[in-house]
Amino acid sequence: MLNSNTSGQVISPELRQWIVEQLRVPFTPEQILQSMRSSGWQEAVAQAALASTLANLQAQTTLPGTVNQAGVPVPRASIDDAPLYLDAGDKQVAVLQVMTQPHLVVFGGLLSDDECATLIEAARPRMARSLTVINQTGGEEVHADRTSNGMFFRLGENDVVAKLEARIARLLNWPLANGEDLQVLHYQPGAEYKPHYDYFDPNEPGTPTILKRGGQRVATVIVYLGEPEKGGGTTFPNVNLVVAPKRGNAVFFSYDKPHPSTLSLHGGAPVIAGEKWIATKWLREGIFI
Ligand code: PD2
Ligand code: ZN
Repeated sequence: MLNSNTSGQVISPELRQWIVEQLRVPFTPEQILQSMRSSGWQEAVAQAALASTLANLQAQTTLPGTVNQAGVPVPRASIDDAPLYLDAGDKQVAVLQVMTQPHLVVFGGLLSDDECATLIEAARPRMARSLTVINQTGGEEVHADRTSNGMFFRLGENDVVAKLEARIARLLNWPLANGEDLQVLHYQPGAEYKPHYDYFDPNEPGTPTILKRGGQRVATVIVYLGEPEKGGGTTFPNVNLVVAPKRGNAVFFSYDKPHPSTLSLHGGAPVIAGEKWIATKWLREGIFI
């Protein structure tokens, strides 16, 4: 039970511990703030307690080796000595393919077949037509460029989601708290995602609103959960690359600036036969709230 104290409110270790426990439930940062408000915590104290607790968590989960050649912090796998496998915490993950421009790694066996099936079955009843960000306003809309169905899992919502998020944080040396909620997408025959950039265009009027929740996106991880029979690869048109949507594998690519020079233009090719299921984790430069 959260203790409230309307005068001289103190951000104590017990309060921080309580916030950590709420994040593990998992409640979202906004739900925790709401709970603190209704228990009588002043807005400024509640916000400061939440922000400092999240910052502590971030410090605990940040690992070295996350700075690119220009000195910009960016998610990166530790691949400088060309390993065939990387430690993802609770399992070894294969390094199948590496590219420098765009900075891209294809991982093999990030999820087991059972874990993929569990995620699909947990997502299936919650699927709805995918939305696309409206850059002018920061809102979202149904768009012909994106004909998949999708849903979001909250951070650590179930065991497999929590394991996947922890593996990604470990592999990419990037704080778990900087990840957006995991999105699951389902493409039926004919469905596709036309080439686009995942970062938010700095010149669009809606971008400052979007950036309030953890800053720019700096990387994308697409995990293949269900294989189509034909089609459905993830395409990188600038470099003529297609990553095959093989169950359990994942493609990671990062972009250290919101600019086409990152060559991070990518799309989901139309599914020709069968069905494609993926989970996407977008990583922000700061804590995603
Ligand atoms: O489904 C894909 O391969 C794909 C392609 C492009 C997914 C995304 N973008 C995405 O989720 O951002
Ligand atoms: Zn994308």
